[in-house]
Parts: sequence; structure tokens; C-alpha cells
Amino acid sequence: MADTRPFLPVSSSDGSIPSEPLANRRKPMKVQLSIFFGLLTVGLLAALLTSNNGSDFVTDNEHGPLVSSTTATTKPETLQAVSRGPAAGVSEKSNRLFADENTVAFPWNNSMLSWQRTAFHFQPERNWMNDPNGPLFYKGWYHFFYQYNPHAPVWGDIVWGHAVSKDLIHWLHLPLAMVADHTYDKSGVWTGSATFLPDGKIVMLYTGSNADAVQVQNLAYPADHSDPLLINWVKYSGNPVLVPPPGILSKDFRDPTTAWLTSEGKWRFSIGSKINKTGVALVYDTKDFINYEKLDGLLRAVDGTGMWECVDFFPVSKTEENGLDTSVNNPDVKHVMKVSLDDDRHDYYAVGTYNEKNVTFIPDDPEIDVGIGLRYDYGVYYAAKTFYDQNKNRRVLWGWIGESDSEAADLQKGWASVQSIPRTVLLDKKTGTHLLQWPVEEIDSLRLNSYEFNQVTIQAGSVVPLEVGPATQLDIMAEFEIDKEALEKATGSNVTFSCSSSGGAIERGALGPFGLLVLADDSLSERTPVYFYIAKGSDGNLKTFFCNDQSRSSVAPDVKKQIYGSMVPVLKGENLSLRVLVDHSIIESFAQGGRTVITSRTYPTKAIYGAAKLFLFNNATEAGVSASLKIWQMNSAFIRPYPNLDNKSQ
Ligand code: DQQ
Repeated sequence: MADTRPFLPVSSSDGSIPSEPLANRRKPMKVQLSIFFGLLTVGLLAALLTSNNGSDFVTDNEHGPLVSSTTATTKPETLQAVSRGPAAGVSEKSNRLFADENTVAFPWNNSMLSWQRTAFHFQPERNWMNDPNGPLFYKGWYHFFYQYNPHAPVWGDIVWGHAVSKDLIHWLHLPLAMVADHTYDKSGVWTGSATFLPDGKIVMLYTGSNADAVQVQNLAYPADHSDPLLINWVKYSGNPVLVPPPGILSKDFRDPTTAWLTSEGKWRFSIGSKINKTGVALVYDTKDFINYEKLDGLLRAVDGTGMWECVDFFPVSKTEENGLDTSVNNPDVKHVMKVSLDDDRHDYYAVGTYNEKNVTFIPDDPEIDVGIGLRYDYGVYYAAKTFYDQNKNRRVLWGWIGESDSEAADLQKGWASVQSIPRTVLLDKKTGTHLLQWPVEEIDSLRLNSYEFNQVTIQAGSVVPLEVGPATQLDIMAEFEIDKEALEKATGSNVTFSCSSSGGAIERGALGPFGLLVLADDSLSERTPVYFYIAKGSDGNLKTFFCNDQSRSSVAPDVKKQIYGSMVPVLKGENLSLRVLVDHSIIESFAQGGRTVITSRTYPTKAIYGAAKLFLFNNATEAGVSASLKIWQMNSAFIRPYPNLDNKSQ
């Protein structure tokens, strides 16, 4: 439960104590003690800062070498990298970070590993999960299917897991929806999508890796449409309905999209592939999902992007704030195409125009075409899929979030991967170029006590603790204002900045970095900065970057630690705004209303349970920053098996 201790008072803009949380205040004596210890903490941090000549707010040297307090007494194990996926004809599914290194396994203990399991993100009870499949809303239930290995916490033996929810947050696990029981899907029941027919019936097209590991497309449908839980699925007797066409290799033909209607009343859908090194989206028309016509053209093709997995294609409104059914096509819509790049395992999208007659998608800006421009998420996020939620008139996006630890640790903890919090997707009407992704509103129902901090001043080169109790399940909304004078005074340069090639949150510039230190321990020996960095060009223009620095997120060496991020457009009159969902080993962060999003997995060894803390930081050399925040402790979701399935009656 949330700790309701007040915020430790540190400097505020007017020198007064920043506003207290909404929850209980302490007695005056305790407030004084809090002030004392708060100032002491800030003093110590300031001492750390000056002892480093102001070049960094905290460095590894200040805390000694990165070793764990739970150092193993037995000989440490060296990690082996195992490849999973490519041999079977699919993208790499294991963490290859340690492939060329002799990384030593950290002695993870059970309490550290149990802490990593998430509290309000969707996960099966055990074992491996990857792509979201065929999400839909039917007779009062949200259905979620997913790539699942029922036998181990590593990719392999893939079948379709299935769960249902009334609100996209609390889930009930159901029996497997489809298993590998036919020649045409013997090597795996792979990714697929759902389409609603006009009579309300559902068809599911999915890829089967057949007995010879050839990728084919199959049709399945619910055995009983009167069952709201859609427990039993029938595979069409004429499967496979499609095999790789001439010119397409047998392992480059997968992941059919949801179908949309053409003006002639045919169904049209796309399948990802590649021709040499060009990523392509093949297109098929069908009237009945039994007979198919391959169209001559390609919906889109982009040189050098390699195999396209999990293509998604959908309209977004140029004028309204609601989502659209996949078949909507009129002058008031733009189309979005998303591809998952097998080569780098990131999801890229482009906004553009769909020409039904020519069967093409043309991006508005060829410089940011599919696969070379914008990404849904600049962290760990892949194989995403949207669906139109007719219940709430919105388009909802699911994405697979893999692990960034070692396979050995996954085997020890018995599970691997989570799904993102479902996100609504809208066209950002202000930029016209970006999408806005935002956690579905239902997540707000998990909010418990809240804490408010108004106009907290964070001097250049300082760290401010935020007293919110244990900081492992949080929903954080923050706004930052940077000192205007410093913005004007800063000299521009033509040096180009990028989060991933920068030194991360310890690299100081005149105007940043500043933001939050998430999942940090008291001494900051572990911390994950989620932050903005403003760069001034030689033309005087400002560019804002949104980054997430994993480099000091854990003292364990067998964890992938990257600096993620990208540019985020900040328009005139906008404050810098941030929303961060912290749920144990996952941090989902949304800048500027969801224009740029970063999801990361974090595996601290000390900043866990009650020792996980939250801080504000400003590591700029010049600019002071003021921050206002509202922070909620988050409840856990109920995610468990569907009770008494035999007596299911709604
Ligand atoms: N995952 C599935 C494939 C898809 C890949 C196999 C993307 O259908 O291409 O598990 O992660």
C-alpha cells in the first residue's frame, strides 16, 4: 500500500515548502524532522555533485565499482547466448546482447526475481509470450490472443494463448485457443488478425508454419458464435488458404492484417514479406475468405528495410477524436501503415494516403516512410497490432514488450515478456505527422492515493527526492518549465544530438537533461532517468529530445542497458509534459501527450520493494527547471484463470 509520508521539503520556486500531498500530513515535529533529513539528503547529493567538479550528478566512481551487495560466493556462471527464431523462419526471439561476450550471470535471488513480475500489465501465469494476435471486442468481452509457448519461458512450440477482460485491465485466462495440430501449422500457430463480417461473425486469418517450416495462411473461426467467451475455434477444412506466391521465399510470407472492405464490397488485406532486401506488403482480395486473388501491385515497398513482419494498416480521423473501423475510407481520414522490422526488431509507422484503386499507400513524407522514419516506441516494443473497439469507438494498440535480461534469468523466474498497457491511437492533428498514443482510460481505475507537487524548483545540477512511498507501482503526470532566460542565453551549435549515442543522463548540456529518476535507491547507485534534453542549433532553433537511460538501472551485469529515445515535437505554447507508468520491471513513458513513447524493462537489485524511490533531477549546466507533478500509487490488476469454466453463464 501507498506510504503517505509528506514530500521532503526542498527548494521551491518561491523558497517556500512545496505543496504537500493530498494524503495525511504529519505532526509538526515530524515535519521538522522530514525537513532536516530532506535537506540532509539534498546536501549529500549536492556534495556528491561538487565532488565531481559538477560534471555529473552521480557517477559510477562516486559509488565505487558496480558490484552487488549480494555478491555470489560460488563461482559465477558465464552466460551462453542461444538463438531462437531465425532457423524456424522468424525474427530472433532471444536476447542476443550477450552473444559475443563472456558476461557473468548475476546471482539473482528469488525475492529480486519475484519483484520483477508486473502488477497491472498483461502476462500469462508462466512461460513465454510474444506477439498480440487478433484482439477484438465481442458480446461484452475484450478478447486478447497471443503467441505463447506453453512449455518453457523461451520462444518455441508456439500456440495461441487466450484471455478475456471487461475493461482491458483485469483479465481472465482461458484455455488455449489454437494449438499446432494440423500439417499446415505443425511448426507453429503464428500471428494473425481478426475481421468482423457484416453479420457480426468473426473470421481469423493466421500464419501457420507448416510441417516443412513453410509459411502458409490459414482460416479459423469461432465454433459457437453464441459463446461470448469464444472458447472453441474451428480451423477451416480447406486450409491452407494461401501459400507463398511465386517470387516469395517460403519463410518470408507471414502475419495477415485485419481485412477492410473495398468500395466494390470485397475484403482486402495485406501480408508482410521481402524481395531481396526490400520490405514489401503484399495485397489480396477475397469475397468469402475461401477464394483469394493476389493483386499485382504492392501496398508499399521500401528498399533496404528487410522482412516486414506484423503489418498493420488502418485509418485515423483528420477531424475527430474517435477511432475508426478499419474499412472507413473518405477524404476526412489519413491512413497509417505500421511494419515490424525483422532486421532491427522495431515497429515503424508512417502517416499517408491510401489509394484504393491503385492499391497503394503513399506516405505524406517519403523521408519518413514506413521502416525508416517514426517508431511507435523508442524502447522495447514489437509486433504491435491495433483493433477497432466498437464498444468505445476508439482504436486500441497492443504491443509485445520482451525481456532485456538474460535467458538464464528468464528460466529462473519461469516467465518472459509482458504486453504494454493497451493504448488509444489518434492522429496528432497539431503536427499532422505523428500519432498520439495514450494508455486506455480504464487504467485510471487502478489509481490509489495521489501526491501533488507544485512548481518544484530543480536548480541546475541538483536532485530532488519526491516522497511518494514505495515507488514500484506508479502513474506519474509531470509538467516541466525551463528557465526562459537560460533558453535565450544558451549558445547554439551545429552538433547533432541523439539519445542513443549520447552519454545519457550524465552528459550535461546547457539546457538538459532534466526529468525523473525512476526506480532509484536512496544512494542513486541504481536509477533509470526518464528525461528531456533540449539542444539549440546554430540557427537558434530548439530541438527537444525525450530519452530513457538504462545504463545505471541495475548493478547486475547481465542486463541489457541502452539509452533509448528520439526527438519529440514541442509546439509553441506547449509545456514539456510527461506521463510515466511504473510497474515493477516495466516503465512506459509518454512525452507530449504520447507523441513520442519509450518503454523499457528495468531489473534493479536494490531499488526494489520499499527501497525503490522517485526523484526529480536537473543535470543541465545553465537552466533551472520547475516541475509540477501529480503522482498516484497504482493498485494491482486481477489477472487469473477464468473461474468455474464448466458453469460459465453470463
Ligand atoms: N512472431 C510470430 C510471427 C511473426 C513474429 C512467430 C513477430 O508470425 O512474424 O511467433 O514477432
